[in-house]
Amino acid sequence: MTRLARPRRRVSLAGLLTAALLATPLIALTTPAAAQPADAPAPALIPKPASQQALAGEDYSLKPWSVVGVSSNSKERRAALRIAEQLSSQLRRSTGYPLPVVLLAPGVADIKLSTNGPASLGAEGYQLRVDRKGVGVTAATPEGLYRGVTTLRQLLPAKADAKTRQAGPWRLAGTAVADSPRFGYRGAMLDVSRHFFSVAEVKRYIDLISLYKINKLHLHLADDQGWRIQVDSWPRLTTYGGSLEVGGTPGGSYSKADFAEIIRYAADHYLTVIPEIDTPGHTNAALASYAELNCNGVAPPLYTGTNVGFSSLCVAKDITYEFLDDVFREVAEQAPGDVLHLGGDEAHSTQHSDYLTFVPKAAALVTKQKKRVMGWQEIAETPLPAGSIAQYWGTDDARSQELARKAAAQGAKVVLSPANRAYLDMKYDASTPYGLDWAGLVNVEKSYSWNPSTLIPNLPESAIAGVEAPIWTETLDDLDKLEYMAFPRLAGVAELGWSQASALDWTAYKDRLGAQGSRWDVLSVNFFRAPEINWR
Ligand code: TNX
Repeated sequence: MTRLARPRRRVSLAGLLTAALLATPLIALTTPAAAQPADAPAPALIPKPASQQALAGEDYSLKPWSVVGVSSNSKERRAALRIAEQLSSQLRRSTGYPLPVVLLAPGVADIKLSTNGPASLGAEGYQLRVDRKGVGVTAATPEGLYRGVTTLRQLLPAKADAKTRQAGPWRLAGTAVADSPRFGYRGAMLDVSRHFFSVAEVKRYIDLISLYKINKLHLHLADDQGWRIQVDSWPRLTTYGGSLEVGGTPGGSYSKADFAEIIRYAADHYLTVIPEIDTPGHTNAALASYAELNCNGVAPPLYTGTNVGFSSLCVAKDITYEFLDDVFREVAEQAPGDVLHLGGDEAHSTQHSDYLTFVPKAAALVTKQKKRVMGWQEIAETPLPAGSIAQYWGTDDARSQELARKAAAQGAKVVLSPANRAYLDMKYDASTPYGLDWAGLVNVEKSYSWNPSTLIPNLPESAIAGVEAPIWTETLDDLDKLEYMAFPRLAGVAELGWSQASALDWTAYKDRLGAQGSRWDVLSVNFFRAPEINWR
């Protein structure tokens, strides 16, 4: 998993090719390729690429002797080889073919991955071509190459994602794709506070969200019910404040090594982690851990219920800011991305005037760490440092829309997480066994059928950074439930973030979505088989 393609792979290409040929059943070598079978069915890609053209008569099948060739400048070579090795190692598992990764010897590889594409492709753009001769993915950066390889995986039969060897053929439809994202921020948020999720579980979520070109993983690391990230200068936050979760079951927290592992795994999937420490409300776990953080000096008990809005840091005390300075410093050190989320939502137990005092002080402690400030929409009530991001979580209500416009008017960017559309913890329908419904029931169509540009009247397009699908876990205590609520809706929000507005069409999407069912079955995703979708 963590291993890079080693030079030895590169030196003895001839030897590897010979080995691959020897491992090949003779029949495969002698089958005439010219039989001209009908074209493979056009693949159903999510998110829909900016442009995709079918190439008739140009199908390609992986061969037992297929070779993955990488061309990349020296600066990006390591990253490009790693992407190639990720692809190969998965396909080795499912196809049983050796699929050696080589630095490109022209003409040798039939699967060509390149980061030497024109800069005009942008950071995440790529071109992909499948024709009779093979498969090529070209990007200008490793990130773009990764996005293109994500598309390549969807072009392969679903069984290519299997953990164990499957029977071929491994046919790809001839196609030419040119693609780049509509928005640079395409996020998924996971609440690990209400219920704790282990490193392995977070990795599984990363595996699944990265299939849909999500590029930000927002981790909600501290709330009333639990503090989940190690802070050496305030150790009781995790040893005590992280000990429980909703329902009173044992909680947990990430050590620095755990968190580093999450960061590394996310980076391998071209996801930036955005850590959130929710303040000044949603802080009972911290207040319970340190009596001195409370205005009255008395620590409340740990909380394992699901109410919101009852806790607040003590805005008037100096120690509050000493605490936050330490916390933001240690969290910033652990998360290399340029954004730190300070929460700011539902501070119902903080006086409004205190809130207006608190947010700019907390924001200054974030910028002190050279991070951009992100916060829920309420932070727009206060002056925000340059480069800030406000996260809209409204339900088409006038006040939330006004807050988004207020953020934009200050020059901040807005990330759209409309609770009545993008919240993955809302029930699909009245019979959904878990989840909440305070923002309404959100069926698959509702979660997909909105346009980020027009959701909030008079919000300038230039202010929109992108979209994010949060999953809050008050009622979700295991991965099965998480997957059931996230899939299929997460794929739709991912498409809203990536695909051009002109590509968004429920009827066409619904059909493409149905085709993801077999992929999720192969990956054992516990997705909700929404009855209105023709799963196949
Ligand atoms: C509102 S939306 C919250 C969370 C809850 C969620 C449940 C927002 C910024 N805060 O504290 O977990 O609803 O859906």
